[in-house]
Amino acid sequence: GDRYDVHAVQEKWLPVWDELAPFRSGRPDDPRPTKYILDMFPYPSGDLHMGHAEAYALGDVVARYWVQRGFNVMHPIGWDAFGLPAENAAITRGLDPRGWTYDNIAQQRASMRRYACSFDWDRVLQTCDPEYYKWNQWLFLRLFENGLAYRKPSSVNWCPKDQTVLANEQVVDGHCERCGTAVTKKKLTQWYFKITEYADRLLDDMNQLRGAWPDKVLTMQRNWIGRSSGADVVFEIEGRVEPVTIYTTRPDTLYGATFFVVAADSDLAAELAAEASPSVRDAFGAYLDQVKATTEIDRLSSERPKTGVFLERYAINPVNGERLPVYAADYVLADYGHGAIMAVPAHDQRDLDFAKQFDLPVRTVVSVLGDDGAPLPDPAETFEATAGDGVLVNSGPLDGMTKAEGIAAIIAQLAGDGLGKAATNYRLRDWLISRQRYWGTPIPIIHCDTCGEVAVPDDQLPVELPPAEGLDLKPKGQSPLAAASDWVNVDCPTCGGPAMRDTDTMDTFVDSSWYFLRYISPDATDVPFDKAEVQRWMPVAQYVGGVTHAILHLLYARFFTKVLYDLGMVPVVEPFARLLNQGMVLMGGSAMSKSKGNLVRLSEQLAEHGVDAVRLTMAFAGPPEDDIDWADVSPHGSARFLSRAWRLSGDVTSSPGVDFSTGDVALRRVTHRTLHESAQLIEGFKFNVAIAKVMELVNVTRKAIDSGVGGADPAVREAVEAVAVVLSLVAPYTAEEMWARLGHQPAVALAGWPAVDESLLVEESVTCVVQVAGKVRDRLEVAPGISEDELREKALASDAVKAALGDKGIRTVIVRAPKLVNVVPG
Ligand code: ANZ
Ligand code: ZN
Repeated sequence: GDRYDVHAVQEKWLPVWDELAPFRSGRPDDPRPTKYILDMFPYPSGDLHMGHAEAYALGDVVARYWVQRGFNVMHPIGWDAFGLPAENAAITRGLDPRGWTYDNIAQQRASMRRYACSFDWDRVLQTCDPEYYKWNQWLFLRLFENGLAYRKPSSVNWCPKDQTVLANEQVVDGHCERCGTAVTKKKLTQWYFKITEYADRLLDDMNQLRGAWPDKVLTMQRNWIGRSSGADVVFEIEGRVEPVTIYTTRPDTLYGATFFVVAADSDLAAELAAEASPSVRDAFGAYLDQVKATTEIDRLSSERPKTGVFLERYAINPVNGERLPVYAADYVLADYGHGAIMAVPAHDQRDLDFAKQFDLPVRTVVSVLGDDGAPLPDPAETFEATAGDGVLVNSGPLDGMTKAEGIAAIIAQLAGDGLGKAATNYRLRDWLISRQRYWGTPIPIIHCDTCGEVAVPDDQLPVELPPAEGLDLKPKGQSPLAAASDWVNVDCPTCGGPAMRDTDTMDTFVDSSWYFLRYISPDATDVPFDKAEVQRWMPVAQYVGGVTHAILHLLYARFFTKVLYDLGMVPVVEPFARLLNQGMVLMGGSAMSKSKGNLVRLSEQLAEHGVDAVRLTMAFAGPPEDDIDWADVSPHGSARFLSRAWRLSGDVTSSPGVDFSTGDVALRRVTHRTLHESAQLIEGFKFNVAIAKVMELVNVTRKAIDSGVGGADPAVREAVEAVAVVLSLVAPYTAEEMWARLGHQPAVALAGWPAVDESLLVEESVTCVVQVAGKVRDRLEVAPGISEDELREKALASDAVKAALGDKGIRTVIVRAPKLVNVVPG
């Protein structure tokens, strides 16, 4: 019949593809060049949604394209299956997180199959499988052995509702990323990974990623690491034996320091307050309580009025002996730099705000010029600090120097006197990986009173999670595992005495920091991944995923890769050579949510329009980085286009294998240009433009069939086969059906990208007549689309024209592109 039955076509090809498994990546002896295409793996929180549908449609274009180009493509999928949502769902519904998780995985997997994702179903992994998390534990122990995993007591972000510790990255505007509850602080002994030891390399290796990762992501990573350089400067505190070191990025402003601030929650503040008068001691105590309830974001906010307590002490400026009053305040953080600062209100806005609040002096030491070349007004008058470069004043021997000269000179002077040195600081903190929750990887450490922290021996891995049955999973500030006494109480592997397992589980970001390596040898039982295979596949050629992971996941994966490189286990220092961040799918201009009532269900879209139309709509909506507003796109239009393309395949009357070279040249040119251009466009992530080219080819082919050329012309077969191959990247069912109607065997996904005949890419030319004073003097072969300016230039450059003109000047040149130029001599 001539009606395209989308659903019948889907049912027809799914079992055929199951049988053929066209996307099973080549095993070690495959001679084709390798290409590793990776989609960020999903969290199994329910069935696939529109966001997944977009991401996997785009990842599929890339993976299927490289398969067509003859590469041995690995395009695996798995599930990021540990974490809070499963545990919370289990608590609310009284279920085991396992059942909930594996049920959702099964549902998502079925949906991915139907959505025709080009995944290699032989490489699937689930992070909650003991076969997977065994290697989390094994890798943890390698970090532990190398001093990169350690425990320390510290004040941590605490979600009172989830009763769990949160990494800084999981605190959004002072609230828990998961549940939205306001985050507080709590002291706990926690496991950390020493990512700060890699801060410089995480920054410097980004040079390798420039142009291959979105600039936005690189900037976010750079800011997160937050390297700054300046100086450590030593200050005496009157009445204290030990001097105090501060960190400053502006040692050139040392002569402008008018007071001194220590972090209110630092040990130094507590010590100085304890020695102060009773009223100050009380004021400090009350202030500290307030500070502890304040989030770091608020503390750093420039909007909040500055607060603090004078501690009745003075610091001595090392360069001029001035006495600077010492305050405890919350805008200085205890764990950045040295937790104490010299305050230079004229040139630092935070210090100026504080000086205004506490009526402290403001001394300008840098004369800064504005955009208009005039000196900026005095910060003491305007209360606007001048942070820019300028000429140093009121600074003794530094007077007249620039900022850079001043920094170098003061560092040299302080270093000579043993009072300071150049220093670097990072905003990046070590990675807190302890979680007091059940549904995660147990930390493979045993605590023994005699031996301390003892690693579980490798041959006893995995430390399996005990069954959830009988455990109270409700959050309570201590891991539910602590109640599994049979599991917790063990013999110390070193001395054999009674000992206890660590009851924390790992942050699930540990799972996703190396999963891309496990896909490479998912069945390996004696190593986390096979070194030779890693050598063959890494780095990932193309990573596709949401910008929500721009900082955290990518930073941690980069860190793990560098650690594994140092351990000699992987040959690369950067895991992801190229990164594509797809936009979001919105509805009516805003993010979809059940509560807003603007949720578009993927299952309903697929039922209404078919898989191909939804996939095509995702890829055609615009540049992949942009958000898609589902209210603005037309899956109906996509479906209509697909049936138009499908109809072409029924109108081809030549046989497979016919010699294309005898076909209609005009149509052949369009076909070859489409193949050539769409390949370039896909490699440049301009999927929507590539699809527009195919639409054009479909139209031109339809015209050719219906006009003189006819369906028997070999060029028509060539065009329709090209349409099927390019469409196989976005609309695999339609493409397969077309391919079959054209007389071929499945799978069209493996048909191969048709070779482009370069001679058909050369634009046709037209003959342009060039006249001088109305007489034909030359004929030029030019492109039909040549511009008037270019044609004028070409004509005047002609030797015949120059000869005809002789030494006569030119009065005017009349250009009628592309056919005629008439030069009128002066
Ligand atoms: C004097 C000064 C003068 C400063 C000036 C800036 C401008 P980044 O770039 O973020 O590293 N600082 C140092 N330790 C701090 C802490 N624990 N909490 C809050 N602020 C701290 O900024 C470093 C600057 O931030 C340092 O340089 C210090 O203020 C402040 F015209 O010292 B500066
Ligand atoms: Zn022991």
